[in-house]
Amino acid sequence: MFADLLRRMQVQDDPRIVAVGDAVESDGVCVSTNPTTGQPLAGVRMDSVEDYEQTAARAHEAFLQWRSVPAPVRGQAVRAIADELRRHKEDLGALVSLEVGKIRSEGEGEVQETIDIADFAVGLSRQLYGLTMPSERAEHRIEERWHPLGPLGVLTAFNFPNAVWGWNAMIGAVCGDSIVWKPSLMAPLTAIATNAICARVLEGLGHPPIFQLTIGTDDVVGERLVDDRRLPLISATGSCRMGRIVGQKVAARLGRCLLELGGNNALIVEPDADLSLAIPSIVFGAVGTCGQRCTTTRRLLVHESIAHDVIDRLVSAYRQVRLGDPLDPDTHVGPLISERAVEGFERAVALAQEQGGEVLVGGERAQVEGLGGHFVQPTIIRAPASNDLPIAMEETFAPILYVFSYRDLDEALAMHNSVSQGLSSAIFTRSLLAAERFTSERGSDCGLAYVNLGTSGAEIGGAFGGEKDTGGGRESGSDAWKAYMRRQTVSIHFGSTIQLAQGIRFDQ
Ligand code: UN1
Repeated sequence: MFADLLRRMQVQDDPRIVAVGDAVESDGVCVSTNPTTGQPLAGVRMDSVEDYEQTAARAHEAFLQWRSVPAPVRGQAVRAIADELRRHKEDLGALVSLEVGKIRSEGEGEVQETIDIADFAVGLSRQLYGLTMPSERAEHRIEERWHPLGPLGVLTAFNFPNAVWGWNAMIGAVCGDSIVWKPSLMAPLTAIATNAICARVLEGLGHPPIFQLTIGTDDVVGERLVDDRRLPLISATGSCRMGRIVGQKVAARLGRCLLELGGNNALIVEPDADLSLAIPSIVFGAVGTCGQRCTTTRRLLVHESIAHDVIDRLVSAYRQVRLGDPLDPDTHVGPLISERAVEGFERAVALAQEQGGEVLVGGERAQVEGLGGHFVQPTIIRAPASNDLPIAMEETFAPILYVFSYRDLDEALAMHNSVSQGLSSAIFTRSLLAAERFTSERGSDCGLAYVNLGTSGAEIGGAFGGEKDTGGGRESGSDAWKAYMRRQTVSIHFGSTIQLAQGIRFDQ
């Protein structure tokens, strides 16, 4: 099946892909493993320093040409890319499932997210508006122009191996930029296929090769890319730890960073919540993608008057969750990405118990018959009555939901905002007042706030990103495009006497 996928996406002869089905780790070759079986899918040849140099030079060269292609023409190229992605949606989605273990509808949903952002970018290509402003001087005019920025460095994580590049690359492409993509070494095959499909379309239209891919280790490729002065913007998705390193390195060369880092997202359930909406939203938010989204629901804050009821319903819903092969349409939850992730899950559960947490359901590694992969049981842990559970302040990339109870909304909001991350947040309530408070300046401190919706599954039309340790970046829709362009304030004088601003006189 895997070989067929590669063939249909025409990447079977990609020189980076070696030893399909029979790969072993070696110098210069990483292995992409199917987390469902623990078996290798293929080896992928990694870049050397020289390879990286050539890739970045190609991206720079492509940028110099692409920036002069009119933006609406760039948009037409992105429209053709969206069409091609539509044709490959099933295959690319299946590759995502094979490589990172997402269930089929989430794998395809991820490709749909890239198609959506491409569609958005097509419209945007005719709307890269600048402002004009009145000049204080007669016969002067001031306007802002938005120009292409340069080749972008895009670092992506394993958990959205297609869509997060799509957010950056589709918007970057209409903005006139080229892209050097460094994907996670746990999902290089999705990157190879995605990049090849998009690059082929541009080549067919006679455009420069703006989509460049570099696969390699942090030592050889990552650090070079982050330090590369040819790349004015580094857009990085991953852990807070990684973001701190990237942020400091890019700041040291006065480059720009767009960071989308960890979340520790909470969902508040008010006493008047409609539980028929809340329960399925909590379950999908907490166990979907096996808890490996930056937007995963990690903390549940339930009003004490309904805590019993909510917990009972959740525990019985969790008992219905089917673990299994992500490609089987009956599966709800696939595996974690790696053995290390399973160990992280086990460590967090053990610590939570030491800290007084009670495991209500799950808590253990899981075996799925016939599959040797990295499965764990979706887990709910109730915090002690003191609500003191330090492990819940950390993001563990696994399906663990910590449950706390609260007395009033003020207390819930204080608990909600007490973590260092600030990505996504949600409240379930029928009260207009509670909903408004939650989304007010004194409410959730996150970049994303949902009312009667779970914390994950953002649409692409809004700006996506978060505050505090989440890094402050905004990607995807709204005016996030501005990060991918440089702003030029243009002042034009069409009179016959020079006038200085601020009324300064300099008569000779
Ligand atoms: C991520 O996990 O890095 O809102 C991105 C969501 C998705 C994107 C998640 N649209 O859950």
